[in-house]
Amino acid sequence: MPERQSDPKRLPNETPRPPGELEELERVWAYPPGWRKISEINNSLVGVIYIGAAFLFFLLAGVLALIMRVQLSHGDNRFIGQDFYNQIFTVHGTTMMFLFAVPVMEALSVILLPQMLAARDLPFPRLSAFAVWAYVIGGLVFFSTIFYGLAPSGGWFMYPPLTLTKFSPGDNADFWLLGIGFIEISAIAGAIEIIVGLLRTRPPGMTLDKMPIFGWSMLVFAAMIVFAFPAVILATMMLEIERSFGWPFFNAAQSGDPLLWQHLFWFFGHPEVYIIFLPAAGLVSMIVPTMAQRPLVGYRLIVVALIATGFFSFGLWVHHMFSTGIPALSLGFFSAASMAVAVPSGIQVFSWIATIAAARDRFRITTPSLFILGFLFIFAVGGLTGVMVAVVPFDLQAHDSYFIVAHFHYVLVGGMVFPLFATFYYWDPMISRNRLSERLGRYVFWLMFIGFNVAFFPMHISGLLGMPRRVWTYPSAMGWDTLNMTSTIGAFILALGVLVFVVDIFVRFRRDWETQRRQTNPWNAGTLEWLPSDLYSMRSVPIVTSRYPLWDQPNLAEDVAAGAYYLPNAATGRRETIVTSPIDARPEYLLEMPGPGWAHMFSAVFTAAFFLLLTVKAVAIALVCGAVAIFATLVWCWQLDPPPRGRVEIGGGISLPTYMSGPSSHAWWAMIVLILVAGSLYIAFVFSYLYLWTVSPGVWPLAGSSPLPDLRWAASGASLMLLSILAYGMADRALPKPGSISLSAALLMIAGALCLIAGVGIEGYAQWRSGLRPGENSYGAMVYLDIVLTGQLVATVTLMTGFALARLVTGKLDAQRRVSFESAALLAYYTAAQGLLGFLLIYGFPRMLG
Ligand code: HEM
Ligand SMILES: [Cu+2]
Repeated sequence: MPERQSDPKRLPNETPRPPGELEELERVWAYPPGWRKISEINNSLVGVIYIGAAFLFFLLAGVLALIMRVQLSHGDNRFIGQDFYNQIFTVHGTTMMFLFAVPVMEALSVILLPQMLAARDLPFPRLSAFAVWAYVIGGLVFFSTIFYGLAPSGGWFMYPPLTLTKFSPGDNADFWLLGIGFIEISAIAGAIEIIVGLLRTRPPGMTLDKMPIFGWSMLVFAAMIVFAFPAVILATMMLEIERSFGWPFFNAAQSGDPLLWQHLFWFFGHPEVYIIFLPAAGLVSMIVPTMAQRPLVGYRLIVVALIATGFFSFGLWVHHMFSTGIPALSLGFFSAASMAVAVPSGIQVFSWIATIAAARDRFRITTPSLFILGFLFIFAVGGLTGVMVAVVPFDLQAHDSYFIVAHFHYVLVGGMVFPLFATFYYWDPMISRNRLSERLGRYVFWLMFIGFNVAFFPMHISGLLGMPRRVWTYPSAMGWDTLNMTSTIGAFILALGVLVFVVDIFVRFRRDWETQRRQTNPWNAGTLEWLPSDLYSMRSVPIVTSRYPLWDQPNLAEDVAAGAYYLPNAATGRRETIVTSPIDARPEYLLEMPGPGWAHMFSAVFTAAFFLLLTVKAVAIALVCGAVAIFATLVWCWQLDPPPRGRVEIGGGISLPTYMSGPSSHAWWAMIVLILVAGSLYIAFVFSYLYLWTVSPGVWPLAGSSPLPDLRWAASGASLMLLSILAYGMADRALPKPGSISLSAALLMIAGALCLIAGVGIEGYAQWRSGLRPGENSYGAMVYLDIVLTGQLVATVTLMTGFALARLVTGKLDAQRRVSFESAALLAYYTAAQGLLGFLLIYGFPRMLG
């Protein structure tokens, strides 16, 4: 329910705060003592662990890069063997992309967003903590495969047929498929947190067009993850199923198509590049105005550019496949689109330059500024070579050569590593009192900048001279020795720069960030993260009236620290944050948040164990671990959805409810985002089904031909799906008054779940009866994949329904306190809809052909 319009005139509140209030806030948000601190979920701790882990992976993958550079330093080198080299470049690329670049941005948002939004924390702190632990454990195990010779060696994009069992026997490829699939789940959990956090926990007054640009870039980032990652999750599922059970999706000999992998992979992989770049651009848009001491030029234009880049980057994936023999018309389209996407990036670059040029006084040359200038230079070069390879005839020459290696490192290192280092230097005063050294920082910058260019510029030339990528050695007679030696020297100069940085961190980064987060604003920045803060984030939540509140609202810092704004206390005596409306940020309710706990940790550990044991085919123990993980998750969720506590005052004459269900609640929003993920996955499935039909129409049944079951099966399955919608809808109405239990609600919920189970079961039975087998051809594989996809949703819904039933029986679910039911029901509706669509496709499409 929207609240009474706040009356900003009554804030800041001049009257002194009651004694003991601050102490209570500190007590509520204190970390658990001693080693139990790892059960903490507050973003100030989890964020630091997260970023530390991501940076560790950067260093580890960097060491692998150095080993490769040593091996390539001169021709005919025998420093390491070929197979090991293959594993190293695969793990280097995979680690950099999946374990460093994406997680480090999510880590930054966990640290920075609550501060920028003056929220106490993001809405799902346990989910963040879960995502972090899952990622740390899964990532470390994945990386360690390199020490046992078990690492995948098919390249970071794992193309079949090379990665099919026939050419990649052994478990190496499975480590990639299950490990990365698992880490993608963690990335999606992070994305849900970011979307709901940005849309629902902004401070009062911070309308969407006052949101810091980093917030916008993370919103686009997270939305892109929601639509891009499912494609690769589906692809990894399919490849793993093909490797384990022989369902032929990619094997051309059995009517599959290896190019399908490339389509799915690059439908994710190209946006991935922007998923990495956009947050970095957002960071730059935060730092540049501070260094120029004036607002960003063209805020609205940049927002449009971010959204446009996000949107159009989905239409470019085929430019990674120019040399695979696709139709000329597609070549033209994707080539033009690839050039067009340079435009929004160009807009941003011009905005930054304009802001720098318009600086009040002079643009301050600090270490962060140096990294930003370095970024502008390197990224511009990478953009130019990008436009070059968008030209198809040129790409046909440069494809798979070191020219490409040079291009994408210019984009990735220039586009994200340099901004990241700017970020470290810029924001570290917010976290640590002992700041990183500005003086050493300049050495770090120059070493990295010179080292980078010395390492990667020559690769353009070696590539044009014909040196292919992914070769472990080359004959000296090719004349590439000098260029490669130069690259190797450059790589070590770059590494030296990183080393100086790491040493500086160790020297200065004492443990003091736990208690001494109260900071001044050393750069005189304008955004909220520079307000004085502590473990509870800001003492009180300000009313925001402009994009740079610290510049435009004098005394804001003092007033916020004195508790003169909203929520100066722990109003419910627990951890809580204000939830506001998505567009104009009006306070709507007070969200009570969970505190430290262990269940999410167990869940992360055992989920990781499940996936990894599955990889080494220890199926029985894997299943046990999976069951433990589910149990831990249920325990974790049991503590959510606390009972309503009536309304509480948050200051400024506003009182808010402490409970919310339905479309206004954060839980509802999270569920909708999750459904979008499931929907994207299903769209990728429908695409694959139609794609394989265009490749092998011969194995698709025609109307009346035998493998297509009778329409009556589809009709009964579809009716069951519809019935389940009805049952959940009726259960919704039948939820009892608080304090009582309703048998009819319970029965309706059970009926709803049973209908879903029966609906999928019938489809499986009908297909099996008709004689179709999944291993037969790509058609059979797709039909059974449909059942698997809907089946796993049905399993989830069933579990959630059981959970809701348990809460109903124990009096924790009623017509008011109903979030656990709503989540199950929402997913049930979606599942039924997907099931219906499945029947339409599987039964309708072949008949339409006939
Ligand atoms: C920091 C210094 C870095 C150095 C010296 C370096 C060096 C290399 C080298 C030598 C290769 C192998 C080329 C080949 O054999 O074909 C490579 C591949 C690759 N690098 Fe880097 N790299 C660095 C940073 C990064 C970063 C920051 C990222 C991403 C964010 C990245 C992503 C990749 C990818 C995706 C591949 C392709 C792997 C494959 O072919 O499957 N690299 N890099
Ligand atoms: Cu691309």
